Amino acid sequence: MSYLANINWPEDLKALNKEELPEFAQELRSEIIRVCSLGGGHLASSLGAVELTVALHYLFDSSKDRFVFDVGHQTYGHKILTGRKDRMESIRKPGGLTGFTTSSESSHDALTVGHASTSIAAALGMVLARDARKESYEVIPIIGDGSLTGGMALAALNQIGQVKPRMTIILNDNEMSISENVGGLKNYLRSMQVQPWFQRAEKSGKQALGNFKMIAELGSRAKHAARHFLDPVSLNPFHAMGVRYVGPIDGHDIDQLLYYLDHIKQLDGPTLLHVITKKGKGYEIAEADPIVWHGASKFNPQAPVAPAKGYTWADAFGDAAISMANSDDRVWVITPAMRIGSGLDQYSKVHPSRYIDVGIAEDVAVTTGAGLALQNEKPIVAIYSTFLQRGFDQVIHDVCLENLDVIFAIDRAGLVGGDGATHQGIYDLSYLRALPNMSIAMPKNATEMQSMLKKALELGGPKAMRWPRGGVKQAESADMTTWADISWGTWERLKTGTEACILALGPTLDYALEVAQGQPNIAVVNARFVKPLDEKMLLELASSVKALITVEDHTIMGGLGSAVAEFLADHQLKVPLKRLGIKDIVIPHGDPNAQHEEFGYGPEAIRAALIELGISTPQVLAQASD
Ligand code: HTL
Ligand code: MG
Repeated sequence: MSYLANINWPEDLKALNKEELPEFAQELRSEIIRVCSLGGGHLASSLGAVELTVALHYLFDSSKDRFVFDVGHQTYGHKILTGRKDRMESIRKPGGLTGFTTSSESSHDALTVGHASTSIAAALGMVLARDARKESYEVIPIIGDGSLTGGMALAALNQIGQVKPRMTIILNDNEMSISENVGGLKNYLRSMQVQPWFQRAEKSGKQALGNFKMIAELGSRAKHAARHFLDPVSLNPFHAMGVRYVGPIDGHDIDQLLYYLDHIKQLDGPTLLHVITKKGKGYEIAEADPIVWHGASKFNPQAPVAPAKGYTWADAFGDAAISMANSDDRVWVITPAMRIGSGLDQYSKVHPSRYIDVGIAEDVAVTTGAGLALQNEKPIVAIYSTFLQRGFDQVIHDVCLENLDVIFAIDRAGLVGGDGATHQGIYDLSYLRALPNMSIAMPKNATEMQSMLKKALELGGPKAMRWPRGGVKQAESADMTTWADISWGTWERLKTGTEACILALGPTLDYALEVAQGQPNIAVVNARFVKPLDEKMLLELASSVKALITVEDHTIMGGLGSAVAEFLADHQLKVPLKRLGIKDIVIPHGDPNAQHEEFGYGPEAIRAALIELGISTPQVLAQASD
C-alpha cells in the first residue's frame, strides 16, 4: 500500500502506527531517488537521513519545535513531509524549491543554510530565546560528522556545555564528509562503535536511559554511576565539554530512534545523541560510492550510472598543481574537505605527503597555509569562493599583514547554479581587494591559469586566483617549465575599437566579444588582473575611447567595476563608465547563463549599456532590436 500518497504534512505521518513507519520510510526513500534521478541533487545524504527524519517528524512538531539541520542538504525527506511533496521535482531548478533548508520557503525550515557547522550555534540562540520567554518547544540541531569538524560547531558545543540549556543535539555520523571524513574526532567516533563497553551498553542502554531521570535524582553516587553508564568514558570529548553523550545508536532503526529521542527530551541540560547512519542507505550504488552520489546529476534509476563529466576548471587546477609540486618540492596543496570538487583527487594520490584535507575548516586551511609559508614552504590553499568567506579574518590577519607566500586557488567564482544563494561565489573580489599585499587575478582559460600560477609561485606574496564552476578546454602542456610567462598586473587587448571599450572578466569575456564582433568602434579587453589593475592600459583607454563598460560575474560593489571607478575618480578622468554585474540583491539558484542576462550582465545588457552611453552605432541598434 502507498502511504506517501496520503501524506503531505507531519500530522498525516503522526496518524500512522509506529509499526507502519519502516515501510513508509522505504517509500520516502524511493521518492527521494525518483526526484534526484529526474533532476539531480543531494541524494546520498538525504537517503541516509530518512529514518531520522521520520522519527523526528513522528515525535516532534516542526511547526513549533525547531529542527536545525546543518548544511540542509540531507533534508529532501523533511521537505516531502512538510507540504512540499508536489514541488519536489522543481528542487534546485530555476524558480523551484531550494536544495537546502530555507526559512522563506517553509515555516518548518528553522534556519536558512547551505554552509556547514552553523546549526549548533543557531540552536543555542534559539534555546536562549525559548528559555528567556519561558516557552517550551524543542530545539534540535542535526549535524553530520563532517560538519562537526568545523570549529564553529565545536565552539558552539563548548558554549552549550557552559550554559547547559535543555536540548537534544543529534550527531548524524556516517563517517563521511563529501569525501571520507578526517580528523582525530572522527577516529574517536569510530572507536565508540567498537568498544566492548558499547556492545554492553547497547544491550542495557535503553533500560538505563529509561531509569536515568529517576537515578539522576538519587544521591550523588548513583548519579555518578548512571552518568558513567550513559556517558561511558570519562575521556568522552562531549562529556568533557559539559554535554551529556548518549550512543551510539543505529540511525536506521526507527524504533530505537523514537525511544532515545523521547527519553532524552525528558532530561535536563544538553544531550548529544550519537546516531550511526550509512550515507546512501537503501540504494545500492549510492551506498557503494557515496562520494559520487553525494551530489548526483540526473540519472536513469533503472541503470544508474553517474554521467561522465567533461574537463573542468577544477581539473585544470588539479593538473597544474601536480606539475607545480613535481617541479618544486616545497609546493603543498591544502583543501578544507573539497578534494573532489577542487580537482585534487589525482593530486592527493601523486603527492600525498604534500596534500592536506583539514576538514570543513576553511579558517584552519588558511592559517595552516600561513604556517607553512612562515617556514618557507609554498602552500596553495584551494577553496571555493563561497567557503573562503569562512577564512576571511585568517586571510587578513595571518597571511596579508605578513605578506606571506600563500596562493589562493579559488574555484566556483561567480554564479554556481543549483546550490543557489548560500553558495554563490560573488563576493571574493570585494572582500579580497581591500587587503594589503593581496593580488587578485582571473584567467580566461586553462593556459592563462597555468601562467598565472607559475608567476604567482615565482613572485611570492598573497596571490588569489579565481575561476568559475564548469568546463574549460584542457591546456596543451602539463609541464610547468613550458608554461608561458605572464607579466603580473597586465591586461590583454582582445579586440581594438575606437569608441567604447568593454573591460570584461572571466566568463563574461565571451559576452563582450559576441557584442563587439564586427563592430569597429568597440574594443574588448581581458581585464584579468583586478588587483593590481593595468593602470597603464586603463589610462590609455580613458583618453582614447568615449566610454568604458566593465562586466563581471560578481557583485558590482567592490569588484572590477568598483576598482575601475575608483581609479578614474582618483585620476580625475571623466570618461563615462557603466558597470555591469550583480546588483545589491540575493541571487537564488538557477541556470547561471540565463541568470547572467536576467540579472543584467549578459550580451543584451551589454548592448543596452552601449546604447545608454551613446555608442548607438547602427550595428548595435540593429542587434539590440533583434
Ligand atoms: N564548507 C562549508 C563551510 N560548508 C559547506 N557546505 C561545504 C564546505 C561543502 N559541503 C557540502 S556538504 C559537505 C561539505 C563539505 C559534507 C558535509 O558532511 P556531513 O554530512 O557529515 O556534515 P553528509 O554529507 O551527510 O555526510 C555542501 O556544500 C552541500
Ligand atoms: Mg557525514
